[in-house]
Formats: sequence, C-alpha cells, structure tokens
Amino acid sequence: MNNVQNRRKGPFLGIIKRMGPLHDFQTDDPRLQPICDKVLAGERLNVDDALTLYRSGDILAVGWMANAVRERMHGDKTYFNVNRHINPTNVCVAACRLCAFGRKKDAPGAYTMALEEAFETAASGYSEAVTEFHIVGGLHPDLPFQYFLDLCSGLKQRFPQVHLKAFTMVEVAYLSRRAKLSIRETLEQLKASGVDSLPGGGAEIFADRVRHIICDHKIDGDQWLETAKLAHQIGLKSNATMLYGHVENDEDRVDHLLKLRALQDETGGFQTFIPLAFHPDNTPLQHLPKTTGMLDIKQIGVSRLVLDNFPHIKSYWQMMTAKIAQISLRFGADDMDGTVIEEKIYHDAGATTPQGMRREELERLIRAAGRVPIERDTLYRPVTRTDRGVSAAGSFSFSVALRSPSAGVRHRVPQKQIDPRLVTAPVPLQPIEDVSVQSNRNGFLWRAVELANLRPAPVQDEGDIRKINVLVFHGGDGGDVSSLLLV
Ligand code: V47
Repeated sequence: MNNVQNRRKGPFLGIIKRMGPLHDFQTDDPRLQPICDKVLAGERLNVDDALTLYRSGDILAVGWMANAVRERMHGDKTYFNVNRHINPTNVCVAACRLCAFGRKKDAPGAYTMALEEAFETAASGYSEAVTEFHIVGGLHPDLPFQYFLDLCSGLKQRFPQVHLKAFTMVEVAYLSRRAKLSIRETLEQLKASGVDSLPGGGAEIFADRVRHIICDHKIDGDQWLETAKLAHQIGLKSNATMLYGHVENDEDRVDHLLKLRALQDETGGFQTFIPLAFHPDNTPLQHLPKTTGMLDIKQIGVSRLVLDNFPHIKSYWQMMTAKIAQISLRFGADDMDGTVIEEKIYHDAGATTPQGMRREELERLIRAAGRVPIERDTLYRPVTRTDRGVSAAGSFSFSVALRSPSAGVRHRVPQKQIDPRLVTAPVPLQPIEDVSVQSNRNGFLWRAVELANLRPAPVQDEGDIRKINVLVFHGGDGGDVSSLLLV
C-alpha cells in the first residue's frame, strides 16, 4: 500500500495538493467497476449507470470517479466570482410549494423595488469589484415588461462592466406572456437591454408528477427546456439547476439530468450545472426533512459523471454550506459560485449560511481543499486583480463632478471607447486635478479616488457641476491605476 505509506510521510496539505488520484479505484460495490471502466475510457454513462450511482452506498467510489473527471477537465482549478444578487421583487403569482421567498402582492413582507432603488441596491455593499449581477425575482402580476428592460439598461448604463446574469426561464416565459411577445422576441429584447446570460433557476425537477407537487404554477419542464434552447440559439449562455431532496426519486433526477445533457448536445449553451438542495423551512413542504451531507456530496458526484458535456459543476456554498461545498471540490465540483452579497431565496427558506462571503475567504476555503482558486467572470474568463483591487477584466463605474468643465478637463480622454476587458497594456496615468466628488453614496467613488491618487475635494459650486461617468481600471498586472477613462 504505497499510497497509504506516502500519506503517512508528508505534511497533510502537501499530499492533498498532489494532482491526480491518491489511490487506484477501489470499491466494495461490484456494480461500480464497469461504470468506472466507462468513466476512465471517456464513455458516456446511460440511465442504468446513473441510477446505480444514486443507489450505491459507496460514496467514496462515486467521488473518486467524479474527481477523476473533474481533474481531467480542470486539474486543480476551482472557479469563483465576485457577484451580487439583486431580487427586484418577491411578489409572485405562482404559489410554489417549494418556495419561501414569493409573496402575494398585499401580503406582509411583499416588496417591489422602484428602479432607482434597484440601482442603489446594485451599488450598495460594493466593497469589491463585482463582475456579475445575478438578478431573479417573483412573477409580478403588474410590473410591465418595460420595467425589466429599463432595469437592465439602467444597470448597464451605471455599471457597464458588470455582466448581467438575469431572469430564469420561468421569468422569461412569464414576461413573454405579459408582453404578448414570443419567447424569442422577449429574449431578444432582454438581450438588447443588456442581459448577458441567464441563470439556471426554475428548472426544479422536470418530471410532471413532481412539478405538480412542488411548483404547480410554473411552466412545465419542456417549456423550460424550450426557453433555454431559444436563449442559446440567440447567443445567450445559461446555467441549469436541479432542485433535489424533496419528493423526487432517483428516476426523476436521472430523467432531469439526461434531458439537460440531450439539450446541451444540441446547443452547447449551458455553462454550469448547479444542484440545489431543497430547504424546507417556511415553505408549505416544511414537514420534509432537510437533505443530508451524504446526499449533497453524492449529488455533486453523479452530476459530474452524468453531465459529461457540461463544462462546470457548481457547488453553491450558500445552499450547501461552505464546509460541504469545500469538500465537494474533491467530489466533482469545480466552482463555488461567488461572494454573492445578499442572498434572499435560501435565507427565507431557513438557510443558516452567511448572506455573503469575502473573496479572500472563498480563496482560503479553495486553497485549504488543495485546489487553486481562479476568479472568473460569468463566462469563465479569468479575472486579474491587483492588490489595489481593480482588474483589467473588471472595473468600476463612478459618478463624479468636474468643478469647472472648462478648467477641469486635464484628463487624457481616450479617443475611442475602450472595453476594459480588452486592455492588456498599461496606459500612462495622466494627472487629474480638478475632479471632485459629487456623490459617494455608494462608496465607490472614494475608492476610485483613492486608487487614482486623487484628492477628493468637496463640491464648491453646485452650479458649476457637470456629471460625468468614469471607469477606473488597472492595465495588466501593474498595480498602478493606468487610466481614467471618461465615458
Ligand atoms: O429556481 C427556491 C430554488 C432557485 C427554494 O445560475 C429553492 O448561477 C431550495 O437558480 N430551497 C433560484 N431551493 C436560485 C438559482 C441559482 C442559485 C445560484 C446560482 C445560480 C446560477 C442559480 O432556488 C429557484 C429554485 O430552484 N429554490 N426555493 C428552497 N426553499
């Protein structure tokens, strides 16, 4: 047993950091050996294989196989992002039994954000450079489609560098009905207003029998899949989820995974699969027990093995707890979602995890699992940050005022609009003297000013103020602010 001896020799972390399996495949469940042969040969698993994986008690063997696939695809890389959730409304016409978030319009606790409020929410608590807004909400009976278009275009205008991952297939289908547009037209208008991709929610479990019990008022599984297909066809990537741990059985889960795999074969538009553990508290299904750590880990492993055409499997720490999510990084998961900031849906359903996590803490958890943390944007492009907080691939948007438009413009204004993502070489910083802070309501501007080595001065003469937007970003890995771009 060389591996066992090896394990005893070295420091623990040194051992788990080693790439590749720590030992050969071992199982006391003989049904798993032929599945392992297929996995190692890169062959696709079938329905029976998937059912066997769910039914096997040998979680370590399932994990070994899932980890082998995960390492074949991503090595030690483990992705996370810096994101913020925005839930514009919890008013919802669907009374899904699975949900503790939705409220009827006049019920206590119902809220709907005015657009300005949503923009302020987007900006609040923004202590790190967010690269993604994750926007989902209830199916509001009165909000017009235009509200959602204005929400997205307004966010894009204020935060042009932030990716909008917005609206589940269920919301898209509902908006299309309200706007009397086809699903394709609805998606096209959302895309034109700034939506960059779609989150994976609302998929729940596709099987009708289960859907009738947990989310009777939602679109059915086929409509969810059709909406995803249309989104992919017009060039919007999406994620996919599966809600497990309620009244579904193994067959329902396998059916769900195989339907997703079939659509992915067709479109290639899914980026990430996210198994979501059901949280029963405060829902009409609160008599159901919570999922166990064993099921959560098993679910990650089976997902990785069955969804061979999905690039990523996300272990959503908010839902799994940070500890289980961390362990799942050795059972098939390669992504932990992000800093999140202000999760509501699970917390209404009794989640005890914090509503957000700092980037450093996520990185620490990933490293402690022997993996390499990679900050990504929503499309899985690596984000580079300097120790002063801003990266070439992500930047901030600020609102500042020039004390005097005529005297104040000492900035070098690039001739053409630069997409910060494209900036790889540092641009010399020009002295900027006459910028003063017009509003630091959201806390960004002070940071920008600090980063740019500017001295914020109080606004002297309101009449002389001209509002501008600036993007501040670093070029390359330099560490110094390389440009202040007026837009
Ligand atoms: O669609 C609702 C689920 C989803 C409960 O795409 C519940 O990156 C458990 O889709 N217990 C919304 N789950 C969240 C979601 C998501 C989360 C993180 C990342 C991404 C992504 C997507 O939450 C809903 C529903 O399936 N949900 N209520 C509950 N009581």
